[in-house]
Amino acid sequence: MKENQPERIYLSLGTNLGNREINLEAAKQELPPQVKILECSSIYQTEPWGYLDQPDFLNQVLAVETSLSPHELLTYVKDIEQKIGRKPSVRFGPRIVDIDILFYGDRIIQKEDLVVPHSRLKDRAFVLIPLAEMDPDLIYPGTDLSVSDLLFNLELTGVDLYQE
Ligand code: PH2
Ligand code: MG
Ligand code: MG
Repeated sequence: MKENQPERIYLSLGTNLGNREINLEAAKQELPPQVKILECSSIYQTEPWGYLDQPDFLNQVLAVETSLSPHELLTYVKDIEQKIGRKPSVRFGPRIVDIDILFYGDRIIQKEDLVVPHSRLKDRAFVLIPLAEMDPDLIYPGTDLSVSDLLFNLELTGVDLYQE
């Protein structure tokens, strides 16, 4: 970690139930004051990944900075998901809002309740495309691969800019 330079953290937002635009907005509004949004990607309309029989998602990636530790941040984002109305669903299934920690600087965290970088990030164009829009040269910690390198081998269909 570079001294005095706050770590750049990337969060992904996803929603495919209810008013998806309002859900994304609510997720950003509910972030606590200790989390400063530095940059937002465009919003993308994306075909469901993992579990296909569900509506299309809206996805967006945020770059943020925070004084919170990774686990403190996780607690906040889980609370925000509940507050916005997330209900239990099947794995990879429909949700009002999902907020995932993608990267926390270049830290590698492997705890039962928190894996950073996010464990399925490498397989997900709906996350890598908005990330590459902001920071194509961002290195995936622990490798020498950039976000755009990771996109190279992926199927890129089904991820489209969303016309707001
Ligand atoms: N989230 C999932 C499962 N599948 N598909 C898309 N397109 N976007 C998502 O955010 C998403 C998904 C579970 O986290
Ligand atoms: Mg997720
Ligand atoms: Mg999640």
